[in-house]
Amino acid sequence: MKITGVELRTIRMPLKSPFETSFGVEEERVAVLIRVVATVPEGGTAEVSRHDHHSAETQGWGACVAMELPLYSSEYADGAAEVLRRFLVPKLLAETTAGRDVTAELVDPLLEPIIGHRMAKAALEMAVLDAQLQGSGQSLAGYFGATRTTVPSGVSVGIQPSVHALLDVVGDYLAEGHVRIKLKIKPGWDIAPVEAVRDRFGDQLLLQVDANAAYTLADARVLRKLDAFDLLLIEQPLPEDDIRQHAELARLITTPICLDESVVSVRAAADAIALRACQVINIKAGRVGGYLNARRIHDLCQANGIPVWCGGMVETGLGRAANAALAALPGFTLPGDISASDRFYDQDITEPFVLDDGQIEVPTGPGIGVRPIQDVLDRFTISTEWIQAT
Ligand code: NPQ
Ligand code: MG
Repeated sequence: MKITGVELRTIRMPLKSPFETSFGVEEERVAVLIRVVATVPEGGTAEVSRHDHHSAETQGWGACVAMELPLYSSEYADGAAEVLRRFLVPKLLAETTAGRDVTAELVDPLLEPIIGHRMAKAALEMAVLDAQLQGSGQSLAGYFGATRTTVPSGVSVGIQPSVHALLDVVGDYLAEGHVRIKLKIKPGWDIAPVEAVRDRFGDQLLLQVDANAAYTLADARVLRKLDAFDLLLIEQPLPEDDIRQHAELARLITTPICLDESVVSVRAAADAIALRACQVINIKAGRVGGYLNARRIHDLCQANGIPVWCGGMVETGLGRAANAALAALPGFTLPGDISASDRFYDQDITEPFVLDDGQIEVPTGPGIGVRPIQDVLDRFTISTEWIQAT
């Protein structure tokens, strides 16, 4: 593939209702989107437009999961756009200028000299991967070797003003068909809400909690009280760089520990497993530098008997589509945070993902299998720029 140019676009979308976590209250989703335009040698089968006798144009979409503010991770939307425009996109375009082909598999090694910025790198790799698969006509799920055609939908439930309000919200999500409930917790909003949800909805409910790094090891006595409620797992109780302390905590509580923020790479996943810092891993492609690394962590966990599930970052339909393909791999044995589009958005930028008997369909079209709806996309766009190969 030869890259013609890359569009960076920032969008701002209203959430249906505020989403409160231990790190703050979100009312909008700001996101950087990437459109890669490239040419592929003739012979591709997808909807590509013929340029001349030798090559066809293809486009790929990527979405960066970094939030507006660096509250979940050090990356944030404007910072991701900056590192993309100044360092990452130019590296990609330089390959074309030098007459070299780019493939999705080459993106991570190509960007390796730039340290960190995994969410920005992941978005660029996603766009190249989508363009490549658009060119060859293969679906992302097919490329991964996915084994399911639908994935079960779990829902992440924000911190509520009261336990009463929480029970109403959880009841509504269950009525919609979500098969697993994740409660956001923080010090002071932990034991009581979990106990109330378990009491109201019963032993059979698949229930887990996510602390987003809000506790310390000194809170082990409080966290131990959660052991009484038969939770599937507790996600990221301690700070991102506290892998060893998660291993300590795992010796003090019986609820399985799942790491999210701490697993920033394949190496971090291998370390966490070896140190027995977690019994479960949440895989988010953005957090680990891309879908190909996400796939590698899936393989590593499968080889080590560690169950994984696909995390969520309040994605639009673009990221949701790619997550569904990833979550269709056989090692994803727990329901992920892939809900219907209307969990967060009244209007998604793609055709909406809907729940069917608690399941989300894995797209079967080429690449990520969905495209933005142009006028909707334009309505939410706050800036665009085009970076042309020279
Ligand atoms: C998590 N997500 O698992 C995250 C964190 C998170 C679905 O619980 C705007 C954009 C708000 C991204 C809130 C879920 C967000 C966000 C929370 C990501 O830890
Ligand atoms: Mg989490």
